[in-house]
Amino acid sequence: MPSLDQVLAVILGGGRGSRLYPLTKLRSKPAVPMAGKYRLIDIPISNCINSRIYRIAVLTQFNSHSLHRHITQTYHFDVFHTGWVQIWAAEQTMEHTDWYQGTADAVRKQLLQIRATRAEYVLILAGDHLYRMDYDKMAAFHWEHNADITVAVQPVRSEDAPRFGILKRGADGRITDFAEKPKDPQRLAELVSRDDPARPYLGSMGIYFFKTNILAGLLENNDFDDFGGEVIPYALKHYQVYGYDFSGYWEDIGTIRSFYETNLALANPNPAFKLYDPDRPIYSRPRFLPGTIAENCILENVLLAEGCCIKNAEIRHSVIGLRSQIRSGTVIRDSILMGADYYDRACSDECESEGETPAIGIGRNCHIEGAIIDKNARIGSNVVIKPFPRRTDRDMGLYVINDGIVVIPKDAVIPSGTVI
Ligand code: ADQ
Ligand code: ADP
Repeated sequence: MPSLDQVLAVILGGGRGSRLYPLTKLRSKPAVPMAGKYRLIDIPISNCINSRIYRIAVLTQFNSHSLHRHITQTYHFDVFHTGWVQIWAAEQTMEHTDWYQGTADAVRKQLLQIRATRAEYVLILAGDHLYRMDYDKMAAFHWEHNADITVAVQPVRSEDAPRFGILKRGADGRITDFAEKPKDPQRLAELVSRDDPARPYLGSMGIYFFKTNILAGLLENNDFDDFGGEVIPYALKHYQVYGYDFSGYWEDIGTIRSFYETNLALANPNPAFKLYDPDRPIYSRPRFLPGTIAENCILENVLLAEGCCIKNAEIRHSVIGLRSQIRSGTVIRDSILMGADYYDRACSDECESEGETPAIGIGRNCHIEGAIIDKNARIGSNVVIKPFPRRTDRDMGLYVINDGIVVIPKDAVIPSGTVI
């Protein structure tokens, strides 16, 4: 059996991140904060480390400053260790003068770097999924089947099929048919492959394990831009492409709606995805924050990060991020607060004085419902934010409505008395 030392993980860090806008207005997608204290990128990196894959490259091309800060402050292996996490940003070279055109093009543009690692296998991962997966089991499956390419697969509901790569497998586990995001009812009917009426399709999770030379050959000899749309449908006609079953929790959180719902579900009692797992932790940047102070509050199903100061507030079914400050009389429901990067004023319950900018955090007597409040936002007093009907999309400048969810961008200032 080959060893996991021969595996290089390549995490697709995202293009422009337009589906998560405005959370990606000032940062690349992998740097988007989640679950109160982590970043999206912490999930695949933690899975790699917990699977004993210690060479990890993150491909990115957009607003990579905070991602850079996060990775360099978080993932340094000890001196007696050969592992690393590197950001491979799109750059102009003698061969390539444009940016990444898609997922396969992003990997093609880094083939020199990939080859330089001398890794015999490349594990390609998305940067916007919430799941805990032992990639070592997928690697063992790949080696047992002597596969050229292995695609991780999960059962998919009918209504979700047009959002995924849908495939069929033979009895030996080889993929025999694949369609990227099929919408045509006739094609969909052909792709039904499971007896389970609740989940009649098998979907690609966008996680691929490649022999490095097969990957390089496919990308060098063709002009494919995307894995799902082009590389996989072509490869299954020419190579041994297998489907590896993954049955654990897995969510794609690449849209505002799925990001919102998946984060909020973490605040449910007994959530489907457990951040607590002593054997396979989710890593993040160590911070030296004091515990949260909640003074005379009602907190019901709240995922509460450290370093917050909350006074006389009522918070239900919400995620409250690092260093959040929430002032008296405020009610928060079904919302995600990402917290703050720093404390600008001491934990105070005062309103701003006339003409003064509100402090970071949420002011007094606000009502916030169905919203995502990005980091360092300054919400004045008596602000009301309520959700809009599903499928409402509007960019209001001060805030954005995406599929009915109000998103307050990073560093935004919402004056006292604003009603949204
Ligand atoms: P999508 O998630 O729609 O479908 P895509 O938008 O290509 O595919 O994104 C895949 C990953 O690559 C994401 O993490 C994204 O951020 C990143 N990415 C996209 N463009 C990039 C670029 N130019 N540079 C770097 N990274 C980039 C894919 C598969 C489907 C499969 C679903 C499962 O194509 O077959 O079913 O994932 O979620
Ligand atoms: P987090 O605490 O969620 O990891 P950041 O990585 O954005 O957040 O910020 C962490 C620390 O870096 C904070 O102390 C913040 O003040 C500091 N910081 C934020 N932006 C910058 C910047 N542009 N340059 C240097 N340090 C920064």
